[in-house]
Amino acid sequence: MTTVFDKFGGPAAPSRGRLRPLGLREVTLRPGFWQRRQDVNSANSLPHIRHWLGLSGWLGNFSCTPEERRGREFSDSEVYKFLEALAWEHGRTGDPGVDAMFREVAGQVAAAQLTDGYLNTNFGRPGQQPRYSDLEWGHELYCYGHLIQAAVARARTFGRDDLVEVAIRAADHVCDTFGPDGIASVCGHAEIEPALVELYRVTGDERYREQARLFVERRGHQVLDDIEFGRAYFQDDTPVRDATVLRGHAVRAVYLASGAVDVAVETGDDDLLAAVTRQWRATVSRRTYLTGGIGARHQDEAFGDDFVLPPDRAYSETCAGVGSIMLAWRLLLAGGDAACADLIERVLFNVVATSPSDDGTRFFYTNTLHQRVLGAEPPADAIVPRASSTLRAPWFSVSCCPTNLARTFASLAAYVATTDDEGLQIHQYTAATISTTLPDGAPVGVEIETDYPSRGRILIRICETPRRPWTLSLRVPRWASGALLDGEPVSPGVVAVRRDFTVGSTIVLELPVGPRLTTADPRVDAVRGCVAVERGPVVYCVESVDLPPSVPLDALRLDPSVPLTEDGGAVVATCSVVSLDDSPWPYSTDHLPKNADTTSVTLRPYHDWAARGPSTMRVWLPLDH
Ligand code: FUB
Ligand code: ZN
Repeated sequence: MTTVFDKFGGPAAPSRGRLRPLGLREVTLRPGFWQRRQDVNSANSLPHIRHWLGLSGWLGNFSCTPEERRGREFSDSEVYKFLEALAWEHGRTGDPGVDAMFREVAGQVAAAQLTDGYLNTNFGRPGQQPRYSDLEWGHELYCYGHLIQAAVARARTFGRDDLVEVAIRAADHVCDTFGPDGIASVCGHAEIEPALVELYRVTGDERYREQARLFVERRGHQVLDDIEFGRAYFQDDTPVRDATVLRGHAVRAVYLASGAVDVAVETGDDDLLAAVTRQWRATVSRRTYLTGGIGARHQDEAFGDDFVLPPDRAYSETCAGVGSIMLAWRLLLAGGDAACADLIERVLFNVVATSPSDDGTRFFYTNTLHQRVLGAEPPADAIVPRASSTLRAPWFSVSCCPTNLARTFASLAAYVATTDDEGLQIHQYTAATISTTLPDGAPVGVEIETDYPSRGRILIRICETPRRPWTLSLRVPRWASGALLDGEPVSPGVVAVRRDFTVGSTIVLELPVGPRLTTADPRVDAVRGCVAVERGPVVYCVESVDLPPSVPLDALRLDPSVPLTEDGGAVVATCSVVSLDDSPWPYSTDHLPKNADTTSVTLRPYHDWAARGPSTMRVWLPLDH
């Protein structure tokens, strides 16, 4: 492999696979749903994060004494994820201010690296625990993983600079320390695995790929100490290639699976790829919320058993959504399965778009599907505990989600399209310009014009084309039965148009984004007898702020016999309102609904919930019969 420092790449650049990803310079978002969020990330979230990294002391940790160090054991990683976000942002915009901020922060990080490559503000200095003395919880390798990913983003958008050198020294140190003759263990939080493969992809140094492979193979053989949550928490219960479903801590699980896909792809290990693909399918079909969120347990931020998906206990951490996109993207590139792009779309619209406030300075850490009590507005100037995130907060004592969102928004364009030997594939619908080359060097360019998801019309205009036939492939989401391509019915999956295209010619895909009622698999006991409202890829919800004070949210019973209607961006449903008794005993033999009045209820996109202040909220509504 000769690829060294591809300056125009994006996140994840496998050297083989069914589809080839595009770089950030090949896709530009245009005004619409996602460009607005990307702009907010750029204008508000990045400065906000810089401010809080300073205020919290997490950036200062790189230059303070051990006694002065502040924050959790993994706080270095937030600085690294911020650097990754800045690298993508600079790559996408060329903004010198972003570059200056990157250099300033990277300089502070570089100054803290020891001569043998070790870099962590929480271990190894006088008064601190020794290096690698707590692999279960210490997060040292996890932090390197994010450092390396930041450096990979920099290498792919700028070139080899100081931060890349820092990451290479750290990676060499990891290989020396944890290689075949070193410490035969892994980190309690996966993340170094995909990072090392990515570093291999930018440097061509096979040692990094081999180290990632070792880490993936070691895990699952009880190499870590047992903990109160059990070894499944850090996926050390079962070898990766033997597991049947993702389990344990949700972020750890999807980061590990992402690394396993990377290792499988780069080593040609089809059995490992098949194993992760099976686990992903099982997880999507049995352990995923309607929103695409994962993690049903607060205690250990973990997956529940199959079909244990209670809406009012949904943990659905924002980072788990980001990690789920990382995994689905890698599987999409490896195998081309449109279901992966379907899941990415669902997570984007209903987890990634839900977490940040409209102005990008407050964030949900968890993404519940049922808020029973009014939350209190968190203070604008204080760090809040993650678990109390019933409303968006500016910063958390564990503030992994804001930085994870920032790097995702800055690199979002990379998830829109891919190429293969036949042509161009569009996976996500958003106004955008794509200008790339097919593998034989032929230039291809298209513009996507759309108001999606407000409207389902997606017009693709050819701007550049070789003088020969090629194939434009469009994803038709699983929910989109009744879709039309240039007026002709097309089925969910992928529709391929092979033509001798001409510049200026257009193709129109119409996706039926009208509101629909959705039910869950009967094994999801927590929502049996309930329905949810979706519109296109967007999950809707009812909020108490949209109800008269006399109508309690939990008294609503949706009448499915009355068609849903639309009112601007809202959906209106007809519900009966049962009386809720304050009885001394909440159980009875009386199964009939009492005193049901009927009312019209407004539902709004779930990603906008709590934007108007404290509110109670439900995604799933009981049926009235
Ligand atoms: O442990 C580091 C990060 O903090 C995890 O990925 C999140 O779930 C949060 O616990
Ligand atoms: Zn998080």
